[in-house]
Amino acid sequence: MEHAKLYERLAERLSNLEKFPRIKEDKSIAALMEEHGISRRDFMKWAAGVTAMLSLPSEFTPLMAQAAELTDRLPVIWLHMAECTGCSESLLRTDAPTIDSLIFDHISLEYHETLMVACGWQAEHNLESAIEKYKGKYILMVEGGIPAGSSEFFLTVGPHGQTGQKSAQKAADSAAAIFAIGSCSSFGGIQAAHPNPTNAQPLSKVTNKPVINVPGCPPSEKNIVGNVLHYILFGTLPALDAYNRPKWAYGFRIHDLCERRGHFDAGEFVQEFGDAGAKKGFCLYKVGCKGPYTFNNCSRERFNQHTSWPVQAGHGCIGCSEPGFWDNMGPFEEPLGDRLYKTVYGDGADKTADKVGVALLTATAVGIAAHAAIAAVKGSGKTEE
Ligand code: FSX
Ligand code: SF4
Ligand code: F3S
Repeated sequence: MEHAKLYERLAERLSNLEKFPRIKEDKSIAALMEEHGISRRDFMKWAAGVTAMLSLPSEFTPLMAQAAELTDRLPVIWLHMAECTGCSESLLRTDAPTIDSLIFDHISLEYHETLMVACGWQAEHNLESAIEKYKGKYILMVEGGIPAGSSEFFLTVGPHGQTGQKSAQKAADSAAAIFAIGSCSSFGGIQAAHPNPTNAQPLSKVTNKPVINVPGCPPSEKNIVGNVLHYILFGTLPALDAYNRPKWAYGFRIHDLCERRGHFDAGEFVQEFGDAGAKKGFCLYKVGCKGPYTFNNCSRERFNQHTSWPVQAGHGCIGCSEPGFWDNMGPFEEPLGDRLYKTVYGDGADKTADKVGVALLTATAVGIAAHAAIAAVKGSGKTEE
């Protein structure tokens, strides 16, 4: 779809959404921003950033700002399964509230065990009535792996001892869209690592409905909020990769846009943590960086309002947004060597990256390989247009 038509379609969708009553009797996003000393200008800069992140042209920025303003029209139910709550923390635990966390405040969050005041019977009642009241209209976000089958009783929640599996299934049945937040919910996570004693499963294994995976342990606040805004704008599923991850966020390797990439190409590696190369910011491949096998936007978007990300902080990527990374990517501080790791592109791509890292082929050859990888992403990328 050409841009003008797409713009029209999205503008129409937003103006229809605007007619719905605000679910939450709360402050407008403008008032919330003002309260936290965030200017309209900062807000528009942020909206421009999210527009670019979702691969939309910059003219769509006002639509993005409007979508953020309309997040209070959207009921969200957030369930916790087996996990560490790092996904919620990623979004909320910053020293000063970020625009992303304010947007999350603004969303009509009908149920979130960590954030709500209710407990016990009251909490259970709130969940049931939210599912009933917003049937077919709410977004379901689930954090955590789900002990399933005959092991489902390893996770029970609330005074009736409902299992996580039942509660996720029930909430999924009436949801308008379903997001698995974090690698646990997307792929099973740490609970599902060998020998997976509780038979923890990804959300997609316990429901037949389509699940959009937003992996990362934890995923960045950008990827969580970006998905909500994408849904408000489009009302459809984003283009997904083979692991059901939105391509706008997980379409590139960490390695493709890493700030240490020049050092990789030049054969300049940290040999051990704390050495002279580490002080110069050399590439972390030889101390275990799994950036060449990992698809996520950390090297482009970073965490905490672009402040930093693992590789910038001095440790290699551990591959936290890839399926089964606890079992497949370790040891985290050693290269994979000649072992093959299967990514969305199959085994070959990784074998090449690994050989390049070890044998130090010429910078030109690496450059060409990187170009080919990027071209492959672009070439195969289906968009909504
Ligand atoms: Fe933790 Fe979320 Fe990791 Fe899992 O994040 S940060 S263990 S992905 O489910 O809480
Ligand atoms: Fe960056 Fe890691 Fe790739 Fe080195 S191996 S360039 S540190 S992503
Ligand atoms: Fe995870 Fe690697 Fe990003 S470890 S947070 S995918 S840099």
